[in-house]
Amino acid sequence: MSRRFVGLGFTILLIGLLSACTLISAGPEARFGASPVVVYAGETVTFDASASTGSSAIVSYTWDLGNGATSAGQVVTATYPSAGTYTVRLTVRDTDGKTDAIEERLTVYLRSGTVLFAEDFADGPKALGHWPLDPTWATDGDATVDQIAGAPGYALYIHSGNARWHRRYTAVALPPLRVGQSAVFSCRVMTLQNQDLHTFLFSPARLDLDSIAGSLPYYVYTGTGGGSYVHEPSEYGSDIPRPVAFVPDVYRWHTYTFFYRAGAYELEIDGISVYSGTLTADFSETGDWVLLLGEESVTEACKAYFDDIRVSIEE
Ligand SMILES: [Ca+2]
Ligand SMILES: [Ca+2]
Repeated sequence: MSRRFVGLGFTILLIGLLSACTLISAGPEARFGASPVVVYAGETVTFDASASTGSSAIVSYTWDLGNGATSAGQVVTATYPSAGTYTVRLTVRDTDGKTDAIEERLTVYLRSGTVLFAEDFADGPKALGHWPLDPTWATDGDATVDQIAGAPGYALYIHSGNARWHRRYTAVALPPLRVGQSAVFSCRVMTLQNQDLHTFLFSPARLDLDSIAGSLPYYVYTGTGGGSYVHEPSEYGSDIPRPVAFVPDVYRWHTYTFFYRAGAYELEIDGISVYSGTLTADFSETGDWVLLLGEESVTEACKAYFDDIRVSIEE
């Protein structure tokens, strides 16, 4: 026998041995799919493990559904009342007692049109309780909820002086956004002065009170001298002011609406797009955000009403 045939024979023997080993050690392989592909909170999702394989028959399928519940069976259903991401774990066992497990991440979305938060200050002064004060350089008395004659009814009035700032905030939990969805933050503001470099701030989605780098773009009005700006937080812990060709009219309500979606954002004022840019911050970082109203300058003053604050998920 030539050397070549000896080599071939050895190779065949090796493959044979490896195959035998594989055959002896082969257990089941867990696999499953979810339906529908896009899952919304409160709706039924079906998990189907019939794609699982094994050299021996699979006799049990057990599930950790990631929402605190467990289940058993080749095909099971579950509902997730809250949007978020869940880890679903399937374990299969065959007649030989061998097991295999697999984990898949399941993202649960909210339907477009869902309102996450709405505030019209209808509670009157008690509504201040929904908006804790950020006490840094602030005085509680610099904000009141006042009745305004006419349509808006009660509104939040922030009138902090030059030497202080005044920020009120509320926490907003954002769900994961499906491709095509935006998180929409809207607020009506009426300023009482447009000179002396007064400021108002509408900061829809900070990570926390002190996190500039973790913030999303926000709107600042600084008076006729400086105009108004969208501030884009940068990676360096500061932000880049982008001039907006808009100066609010005094004693007149304007509606400011931010649309945040994957990789991009847009600001509309009174339904007209005034700025759009790239979004470097990421909604997936955390679901917990902070919405800030007021002003944050210790050299400038504020006199502005805020009303009809709304956060929703839109297409
Ligand atoms: Ca109101
Ligand atoms: Ca101030």
